[in-house]
Amino acid sequence: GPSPEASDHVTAWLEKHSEGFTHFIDGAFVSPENVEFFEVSDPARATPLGCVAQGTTDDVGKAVDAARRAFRTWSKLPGHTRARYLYAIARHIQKRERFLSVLETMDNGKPIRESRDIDIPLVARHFYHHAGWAELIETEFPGHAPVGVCGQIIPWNFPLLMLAWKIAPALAAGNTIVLKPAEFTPLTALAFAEICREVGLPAGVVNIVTGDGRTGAALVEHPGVDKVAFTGSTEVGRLIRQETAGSGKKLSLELGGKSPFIVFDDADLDGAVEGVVDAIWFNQGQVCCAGSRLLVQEGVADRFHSKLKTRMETLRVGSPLDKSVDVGAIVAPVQLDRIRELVEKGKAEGGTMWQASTPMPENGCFFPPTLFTDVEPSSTVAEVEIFGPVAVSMTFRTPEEAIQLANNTRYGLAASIWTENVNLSLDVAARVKAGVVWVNCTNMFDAGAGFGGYRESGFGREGGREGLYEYLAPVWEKGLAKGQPA
Ligand code: TXE
Repeated sequence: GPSPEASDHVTAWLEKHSEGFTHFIDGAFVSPENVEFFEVSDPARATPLGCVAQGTTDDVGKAVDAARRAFRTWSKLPGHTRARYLYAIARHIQKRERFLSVLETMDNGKPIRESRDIDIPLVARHFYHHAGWAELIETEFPGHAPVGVCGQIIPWNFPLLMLAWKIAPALAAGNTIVLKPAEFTPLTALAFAEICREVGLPAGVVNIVTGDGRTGAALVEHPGVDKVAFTGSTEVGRLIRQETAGSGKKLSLELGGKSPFIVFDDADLDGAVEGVVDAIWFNQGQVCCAGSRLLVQEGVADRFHSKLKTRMETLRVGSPLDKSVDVGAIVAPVQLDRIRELVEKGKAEGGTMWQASTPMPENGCFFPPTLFTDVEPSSTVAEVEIFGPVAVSMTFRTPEEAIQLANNTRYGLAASIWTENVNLSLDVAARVKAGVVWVNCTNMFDAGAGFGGYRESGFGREGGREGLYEYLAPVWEKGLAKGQPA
């Protein structure tokens, strides 16, 4: 498991906050008087971890005011001065990597191997990368100014990583921030607030207000917010789009997906099987770009499914703090219920369901690795984002048919193509409507590469140069941006 000190540090930190965690506003944690709290729990053990403040409209207002004041000076700093803060944040994250990994795993249920080797290192990487951009902002984006105060709302599947995706570019570009973490997983965001204080980030530049959807809605509606950045469900994304329409607020949305994973008959089948493991069992399938729709060419379908089932039998489901575990806990009982309902529907609609016989923990939110075959393209499990460890497989005959099936979705976030034929992969990649297309790999991310969707997967890009444009406005629009000092 994780080093005993890391777990001990987390336990001590949780105990220190046994009175409840409060918002981080204007450089300080607000006092807990008259605060309404809600409980946050460890989904693997079904035990409470602590109490977190439910943000009110008033709390959101205070945070936005603090961010507006801070914007006056923060936006005027030379980029290289802002870069120093971003580098310092990145170094502090690395210094607390162990602590943050364990905390993330306890709060979210994801395997420690993933939080330790993927989530937290990528968080640090994101801040380093954007520190570099902060140094270049004046020369690389002439004629651009920061947008102003950014209201950022993030989901629970990659709590600290989604925070980094939102905060790092916003800071590099000279904006100030009010961020609301997801109600299931707010703890690493509060640990991040401590890091902001440790590195001496000026008060009000980053504010963290915790709470549920009501807090998020208050942030979206606040007239002092110049830009809204949201990652979450397509349903809430649609509400936010309606709410901000006509408000002059800049908006980016990163929503759901039902990404195709296409296996051609000449593919390296063992490689493709490992790909599926990453595509749909990484983070228990709670990944917006999860390769959740397997499209397998008819000639190899039986062989592929049988290899896949053999591999599924070896996946270990269990305590996410155990280093040898591959599949951890589902984030919360309500999400587990949702997965169960959809799986029942899949069976009722005629799909063939198969589950690995791997032993399952008795308590906590767990769901076994699951595969559906013989699925109709129009069935619920083939169309709806399950957001769980459930792969749905269909077959195709020709590349044309593969492309048609791949694009037969209301989403367009990602796609993965498996073939040894380079020409085929390039041809298919160009014709699949998805924000990112991987060839012979899947779920690869880098801070330097823009990520985002088409259609109901949202719009706007995060990461790299494209991502920075989301946090910059051409100077001729500057007069319109409320973020500019009067
Ligand atoms: O998402 P919500 P939920 C999908 C996935 C999942 C489903 C439901 O299919 O099963 O959504 O998850 C905040 N105004 N994804 O219900 O509600 C909320 O507090 C402003 C895909 O947890 O969208 C949280 O901080 N904010 C996705 C954030 O929105 C509101 C990741 C996301 O929660 C709000 C998560 C409102 N009216 C879920 N209502 C992905 N793309 O990765 C809620 N929120």
